[in-house]
Amino acid sequence: MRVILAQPRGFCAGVVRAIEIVERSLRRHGTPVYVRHEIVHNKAVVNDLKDKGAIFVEELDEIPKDAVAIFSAHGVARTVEANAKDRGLHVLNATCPLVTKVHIQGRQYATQGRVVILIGHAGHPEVEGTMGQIDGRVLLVQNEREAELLDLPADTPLAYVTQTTLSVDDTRGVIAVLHRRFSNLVGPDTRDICYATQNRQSAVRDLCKQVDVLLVVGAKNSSNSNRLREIGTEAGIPSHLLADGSELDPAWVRDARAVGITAGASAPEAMVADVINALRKLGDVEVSTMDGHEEHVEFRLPSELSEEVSTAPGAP
Ligand code: 0CJ
Ligand code: F3S
Repeated sequence: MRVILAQPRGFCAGVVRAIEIVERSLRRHGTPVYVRHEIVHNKAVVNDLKDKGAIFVEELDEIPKDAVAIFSAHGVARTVEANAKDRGLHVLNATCPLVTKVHIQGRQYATQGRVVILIGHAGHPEVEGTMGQIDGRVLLVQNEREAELLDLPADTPLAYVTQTTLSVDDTRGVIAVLHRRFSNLVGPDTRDICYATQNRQSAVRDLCKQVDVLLVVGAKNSSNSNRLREIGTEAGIPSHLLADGSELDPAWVRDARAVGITAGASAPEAMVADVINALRKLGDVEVSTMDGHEEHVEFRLPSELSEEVSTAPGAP
């Protein structure tokens, strides 16, 4: 069996930064540090940080007063920031800078007196955060049908922003409906969809031309990973989302000559290796990596953590 790995795949710069913030906070402040929500949507990442002393909670009231609290990569609403301040928490914000950019853009549109439309998926933490970062009226639109149903006069001053991990193609469709229906509409086109999401989606589209099955390494609650699986399905090949090798069903690959593997932005490369190992147990496997775009994006850490302090006694 041939196995072809997508390029790029796996960790993005925002995920690397978010994990680094938790690890450095543990070294600087000692255990425990509290993380609101999964730092990124991946159990292997979360369990590794739990082993190192991080405690994961869903709400701030589960965190003792004056403790260190880290916000996840997906961002938070302003009410969460205010609540943290009231509780005297020492906050480190691991919100991806590309999510923060959308918050700022949304606020600017609201200041111009525009009703802001957020294109995204209800219930996702990034969507809750972005809606809660913009003052004024924010309307959530999840798909073309909801864009068709928006009950607003055609000349309403409108703007849109989007979740960072959406399908580029689906988002284009939603934006086209908004432009057809509304005459005073501004927005970033699909540029709010981050570089990592766009690169992984275009790589997987190319990969699908070379394989008969697609395996996407990532968590069920990971938006960007789900979008990668959908691209495989839309390309007409059986596509499966799996966290690691233990979730591989041999029936998926039984008749496959070439299996494509990609990984969501929150999935560690070790989980890709674990899936390859699971495939090796089924027979001979020859692994290659497709030609693809190299990424060189890095984000700065919060200044408080940018200088590493060594806590090891006797360390040079
Ligand atoms: O929302 C983000 C800033 C992406 C974070 C990395 O991916 P993941 O899987 O934690 O989050 P999504 O569910 O948003 O893809
Ligand atoms: Fe940021 Fe995109 Fe990753 S928004 S956390 S670079 S998936």
